[in-house]
Amino acid sequence: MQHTAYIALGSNMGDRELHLLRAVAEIGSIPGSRITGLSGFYDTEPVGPVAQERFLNATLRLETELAPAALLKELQRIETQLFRRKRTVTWGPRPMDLDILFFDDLTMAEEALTIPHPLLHERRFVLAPLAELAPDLVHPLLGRRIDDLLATLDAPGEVTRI
Ligand code: PH2
Ligand code: MG
Ligand code: MG
Repeated sequence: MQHTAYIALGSNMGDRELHLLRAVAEIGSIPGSRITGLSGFYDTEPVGPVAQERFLNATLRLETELAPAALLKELQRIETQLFRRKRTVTWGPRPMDLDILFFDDLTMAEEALTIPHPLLHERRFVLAPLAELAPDLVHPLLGRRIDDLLATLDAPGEVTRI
């Protein structure tokens, strides 16, 4: 069965733009999967308790035959193998962070994976690129469109499309 997933990409170490491009290429070669939309790249202020460098963020749409857990496994493989990411500081600097935002209309909350991503509606660095791809997508728990969530967002964290 074919599913539609939205994925957030973020990098704030090394050549951020090259990292995003390589991640997009690698995600596009996940078995049974095809990228059908890619946002622009956004230079974004770091959000959260850790002082760190600015991020480059983007989102993409993926048509995939994989189940959520299998997709997560592929994304984590890319984070660790391609980018040699070490999971040290939670929320800290990373060459590549790949998060599943939505997976069809699915809602699930498990230790390893929560869908929709629990913080996406509070993050301009996710909503701004996502609004390019899917402004009319409705958040299955909040019942609100992405463009509406972005328009009414009251949170710091400046973003600039590059
Ligand atoms: N990711 C985080 C924490 N803070 N800030 C920005 N601007 N972009 C991110 O991707 C990001 C962040 C943890 O995943
Ligand atoms: Mg993240
Ligand atoms: Mg992550």
